[in-house]
Amino acid sequence: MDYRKAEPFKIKMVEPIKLISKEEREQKIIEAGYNQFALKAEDIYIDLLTDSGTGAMSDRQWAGIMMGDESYAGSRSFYNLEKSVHDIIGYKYFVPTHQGRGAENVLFPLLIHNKGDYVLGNMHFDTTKAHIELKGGVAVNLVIEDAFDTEKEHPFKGNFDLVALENFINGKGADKCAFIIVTITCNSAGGQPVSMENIKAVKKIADKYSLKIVFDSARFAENAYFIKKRENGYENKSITEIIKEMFEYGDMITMSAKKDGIVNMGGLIAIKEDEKIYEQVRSMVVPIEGFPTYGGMSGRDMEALAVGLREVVEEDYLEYRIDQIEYLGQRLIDVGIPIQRPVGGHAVFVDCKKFCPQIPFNQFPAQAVCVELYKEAGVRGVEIGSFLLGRDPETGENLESPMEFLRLTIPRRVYTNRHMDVVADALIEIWKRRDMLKGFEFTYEPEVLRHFTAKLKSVR
Ligand code: P61
Repeated sequence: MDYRKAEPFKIKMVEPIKLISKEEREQKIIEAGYNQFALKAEDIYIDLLTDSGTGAMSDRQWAGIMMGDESYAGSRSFYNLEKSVHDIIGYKYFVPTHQGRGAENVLFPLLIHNKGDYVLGNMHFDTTKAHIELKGGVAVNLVIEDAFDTEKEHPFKGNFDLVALENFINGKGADKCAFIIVTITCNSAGGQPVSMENIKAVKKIADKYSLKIVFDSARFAENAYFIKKRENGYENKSITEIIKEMFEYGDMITMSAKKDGIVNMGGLIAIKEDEKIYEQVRSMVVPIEGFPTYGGMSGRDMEALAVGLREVVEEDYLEYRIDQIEYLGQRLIDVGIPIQRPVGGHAVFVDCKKFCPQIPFNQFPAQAVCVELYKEAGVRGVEIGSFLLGRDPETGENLESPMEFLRLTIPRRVYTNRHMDVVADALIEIWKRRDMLKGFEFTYEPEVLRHFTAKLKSVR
């Protein structure tokens, strides 16, 4: 018997949640214009909108909060965080930022020199793509084709298509490529990991064409755990050894610490050894984020992150974490609900193209399931599909996303598997009446990032 299957923590503080009545839920979602971003959090029973900044901190992190040093310059908390970054990531230089997009905002302009330069990624996350475009760059996705086949079991669906990567560089010219960005795990493909073998091969190509590698490392520890579990030769390595090796193949990282840092706010840039870039980052961070020893974070937040980075690499934590996602995924697989397989690191991604094929992409099938899930059990998920993708800026036509996902994103250390059962039971009920689901059309559509504020109505 493996008796270590339970959560590797006990609960010291609780936050009440309640399930409002079905009539109230139906009223609330109408008032929200069928957009889950407009719901009040207090009207939600189980909130799976995001794993970003929603994790539960440990007693050691809360103790760190009390010890935070709020000195403007040279804070003790900065040096504690610096030590954690060195010990776990292994890079020489680092600056804090207020969150992941703060790091992108400071670093990317230093790397994109000419308008129209390409940034080559496995699959860019939406804010990352937005920052590349704001700096005049063009974000290119080069993930393997298998990532789009949700039924295909592939252990590393976040991998780069290496042939496509090299062909792209040859086709456009290396001088037109600003840098390579490796997103670990690959959020947009379903929280899918990138293998060490693939990272090594990307590094070889990068060296051949003198391109720098940046890791978008929000979920770096989850990626390392998958390498340990799924890749030959890594089963006896520690998570920290695997993390160090991954980052050894890169030059810089941006990190949203709101995910694997297990803090509610925070981010960072780390640089392996390039002193020149570090000097530039240090001077740019001052006007944009703050003085380089706090960069947008309070002392107490840096202290909590210093502890969070050490906790997230603990193997029993990671085992519990990934087990929970697998538990939810397996309950859905058992009844035939189509999800991205194998399950990823931070969420279960339901394939709504297959869930309700009667709804065309421009009536947002994943949004339809998302709304239904709230009505059914007060569970909030998020659409990652054509609703989020928006319109072609040239033609004004709705763009069709390659995948129509409902993302059920699991916050860290927040919910138990009983909560996962509620989510699964509710989705199974909807699955039984899936033929009845109808799509949505706009009653209000803003020009940019429409999914946050749009209002919808059901297509009759
Ligand atoms: C998320 F509805 N992710 O997955 P910041 N890189 C990567 C991310 O996943 C990421 C960032 C950089 C979020 C938050 C989110 O439309 C939305 O600390 C791989 O959030 O600035 C964030 O890190 C940016 C939710 C972002 C959204 C944009 O839920």
